[in-house]
Amino acid sequence: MLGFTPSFTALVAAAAFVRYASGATAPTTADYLIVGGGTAGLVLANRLSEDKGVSVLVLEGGGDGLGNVNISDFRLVGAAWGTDIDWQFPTQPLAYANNRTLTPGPRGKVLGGSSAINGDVFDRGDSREYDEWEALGNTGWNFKSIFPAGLKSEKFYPPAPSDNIQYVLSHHGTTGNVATSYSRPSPPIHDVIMSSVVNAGGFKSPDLEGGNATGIAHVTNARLPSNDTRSTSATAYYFPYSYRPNFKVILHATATRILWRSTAQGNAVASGVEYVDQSGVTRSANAKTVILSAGTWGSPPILERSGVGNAKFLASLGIKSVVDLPGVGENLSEQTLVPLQWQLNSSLPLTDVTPFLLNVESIQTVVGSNNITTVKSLLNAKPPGLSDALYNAHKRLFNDKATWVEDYIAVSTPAEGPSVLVMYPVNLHPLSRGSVHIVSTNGTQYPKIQYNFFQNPFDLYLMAAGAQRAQKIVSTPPLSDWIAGPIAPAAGVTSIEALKDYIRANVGYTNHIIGTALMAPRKDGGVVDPNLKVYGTKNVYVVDASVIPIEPAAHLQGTVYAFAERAAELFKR
Ligand SMILES: Cc1cc2nc3c(=O)[nH]c(=O)nc-3n(C[C@H](O)[C@H](O)[C@H](O)COP(=O)(O)OP(=O)(O)OC[C@H]3O[C@@H](n4cnc5c(N)ncnc54)[C@H](O)[C@@H]3O)c2cc1C
Ligand SMILES: *[C@@H]1O[C@H](CO)[C@@H](O)[C@H](O)[C@H]1NC(C)=O
Ligand SMILES: *[C@@H]1O[C@H](CO)[C@@H](O)[C@H](O)[C@H]1NC(C)=O
Ligand SMILES: *[C@@H]1O[C@H](CO)[C@@H](O)[C@H](O)[C@H]1NC(C)=O
Ligand SMILES: *[C@@H]1O[C@H](CO)[C@@H](O)[C@H](O)[C@H]1NC(C)=O
Ligand SMILES: *[C@@H]1O[C@H](CO)[C@@H](O)[C@H](O)[C@H]1NC(C)=O
Ligand SMILES: *[C@@H]1O[C@H](CO)[C@@H](O)[C@H](O)[C@H]1NC(C)=O
Ligand SMILES: *[C@@H]1O[C@H](CO)[C@@H](O)[C@H](O)[C@H]1NC(C)=O
Ligand SMILES: CC(=O)N[C@H]1CO[C@H](CO)[C@@H](O)[C@@H]1O
Repeated sequence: MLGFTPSFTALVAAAAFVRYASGATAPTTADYLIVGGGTAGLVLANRLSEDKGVSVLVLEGGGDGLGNVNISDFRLVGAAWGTDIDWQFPTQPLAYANNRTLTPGPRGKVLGGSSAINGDVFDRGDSREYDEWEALGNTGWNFKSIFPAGLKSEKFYPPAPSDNIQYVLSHHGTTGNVATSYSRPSPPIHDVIMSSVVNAGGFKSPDLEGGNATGIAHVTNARLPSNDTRSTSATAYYFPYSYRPNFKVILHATATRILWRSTAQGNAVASGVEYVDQSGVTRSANAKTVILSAGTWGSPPILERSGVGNAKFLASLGIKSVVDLPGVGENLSEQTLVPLQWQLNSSLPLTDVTPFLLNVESIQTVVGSNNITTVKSLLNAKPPGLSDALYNAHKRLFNDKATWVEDYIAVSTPAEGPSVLVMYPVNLHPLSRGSVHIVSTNGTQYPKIQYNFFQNPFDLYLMAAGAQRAQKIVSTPPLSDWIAGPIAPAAGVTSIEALKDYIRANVGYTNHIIGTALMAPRKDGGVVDPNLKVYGTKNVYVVDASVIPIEPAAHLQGTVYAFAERAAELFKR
């Protein structure tokens, strides 16, 4: 079954046999109980259930999503946000960005999790970023181990020569589960944009996915090219395998807390999980091993309600401490983004599958040599709430001239009138850290989420530098000849201070949240060890984006798939 990618016919056939248990008929015991049938959860469930002698039970808070075009049709990206397959997590006002309250953070509430509602981009980060996972004390987690795990997850469909898209076949997996392909064809203006990046001191990359994430290139989407149908962790890892008798899913089951057999100090043993079913009835399921895959905002609240977290904080809510782990819910990291728009001089022949470009550069390229002292002085002020270990990792990435600012570049044609060029500078490695914590013992109440964007001045400066860099690329020939003028920010908004104002008023999220159940040594605020086991427990694990310690210079799902494939290898060992 390894490396088998189902045809759509097989997929539909399998779907017809999908039978989900619920209510009193739900299974109540398994070897592995996985909370969350999302991106990472279903990869793990699939790999573990390859062994017929192992039973796997998945509790998923949402439904199956079958037949929902907002999932399958990538042209509808964004339509699912705010619907019933989105958790819509409310977040706190941005204290360092005009106290703005952003629209609730989307997260998939459906089989496939966020892979079912995301922006569909599938890419990977830089080798140096993955090597820093290991440098933090996570033995075995490095580019050499994560890259092949990523290839294992991918089934790449190359573009046609006429699509005018460059790629390197060895940077992609060709026999994995998740279908990847390019939006296509690339319009002629893409060559114009790439030339300006090079003329402004950047690089053209032959393909960003092989561990060198520096340069401008097209990136793949998680999508079948034949009809641009989205590939999710459910279509890739569950539906074609749902016939397995040892791979069971309970839908509309919201896990609330871990149930303990023993809470012996330093050696707590879980017996299973408590959950609320579709009709609001509280039930329980038992397992030898409990794995939380409920996501960066979903997993920490379950730990806290179970007594795993900052003991003082939990005591304030009347929760008895099982493991005192102050890192639970802390260290939330999110890459910020801001849109900049220009009017082009003409309307371009674009289609609804026109791809976009990604330009990833080091800080050194972005700010130029004359501003490096400014960067260094900002970087030398150690941010609050960041451990020495993580802080030093970021300084090493800087000294190594690693990729740090990403420009996501798209061209679109409004219904009437000339085309619009949009660039979205992204700070790939923010120093500011936020948090997610429960507000009561109520198992279905939303947690309190604080992003803390720009708590650290370095992060705001770097976004402004990224915006200035985008303006420089746009004013460099040949692209400059195509520009009719700026739309936003207005002409004249070019100084770092003016751009900071624009960014405070317009900053958004990329949805690449990590870090709230950090994989790190316990003394550094870590929640799980390199085997993904929660400190102080015997059989509780976290396998989702919340354990990832360093952001990739990329969108996140390619890294989550790779991470989950490697996690599965560890469990099977
Ligand atoms: C709007 C959006 C756009 C994005 N765009 C991109 C993109 O273009 N490219 C890219 O690479 N990445 C993108 N990402 C990021 C990427 O999709 C996520 O990082 C990744 O899917 C997270 O995987 P996960 O397994 O950690 O969590 P998820 O995939 O979110 O899985 C968590 C699962 O747990 C379930 N769950 C949560 N709580 C409970 C509970 N208490 N009980 C039972 N089940 C529960 C959820 O319903 C969900 O199925 C985007 C994300 C979002 C939300
Ligand atoms: C998508 O393409 C597959 C073949 O690659 C085909 O079998 C299927 O019917 C198509 N699905 C949709 C929704 O168009
Ligand atoms: C798809 O998205 C649209 C727009 O958000 C929404 O109105 C519609 O109900 C969604 N469809 C489904 C099946 O959820
Ligand atoms: C943001 O809100 C806090 C608390 O309400 C207040 O103290 C602060 O002055 C506000 N800041 C801005 C920039 O409005
Ligand atoms: C990464 O790729 C860029 C662009 O192709 C190239 O200039 C650079 O030398 C590469 N870096 C490394 C470390 O290989
Ligand atoms: C995680 O957060 C905790 C609490 O704020 C902090 O003490 C710890 O140093 C952080 N860990 C890292 C690696 O930044
Ligand atoms: C728990 O929270 C949910 C969601 O906010 C709410 O509907 C419910 O009434 C709460 N339950 C209790 C017992 O307070
Ligand atoms: C836009 O500018 C480009 C580059 O100067 C030029 O080739 C093209 O003809 C212009 N389009 C229009 C409609 O003027
Ligand atoms: C990103 C940045 O700091 N840019 C500044 C570099 O220095 C020049 C003056 O030397 C400023 O004009 C830029 O704003």
